[in-house]
Amino acid sequence: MKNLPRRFVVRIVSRASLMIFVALALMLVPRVALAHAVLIQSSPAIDATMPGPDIAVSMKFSSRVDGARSTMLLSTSDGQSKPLTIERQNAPDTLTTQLTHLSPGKYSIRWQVLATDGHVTRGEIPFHVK
Ligand SMILES: [Cu+2]
Repeated sequence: MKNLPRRFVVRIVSRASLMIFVALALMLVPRVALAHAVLIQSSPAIDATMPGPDIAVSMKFSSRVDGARSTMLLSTSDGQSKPLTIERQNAPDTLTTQLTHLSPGKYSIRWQVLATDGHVTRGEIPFHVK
C-alpha cells in the first residue's frame, strides 16, 4: 500500500486531537458546574427562631467564595432592606456578619456570592427573632 500523502496524515491527526480535546472539555463541564457556591450550612438556619437582639450570622458554602465580591442584605417584614457588612473571611468557604438591635419579628437575609469559578449564586435565609 502506498503511503498516505503527508498533508492528509496531518489533517487526520489534527482532527483526532480536536475530538480528544472536545471529549476532555465535555468531561470537565460537570466538574465546573459543581464548583458553584451552594449554601450547605447557615446560622441562623432557614426558618429558625433565634433569640435577639444580636445575632452572629455564618454561612458555609460548598466551595470557596470571594467575600469582597459578595453581598448580604437584611430585609424586614415591613419591606425594608439594608446592606450588611461582610466580615473578613476566616475560612475561604464561609462568610460571616453581625446583626444587632433586632426587635422580635420576621427577617430574611438575602445573599449573593461569587465563587472562585466565576459563577454567582444567590439565595435567602428567612428567620424569626423572638
Ligand atoms: Cu460554577
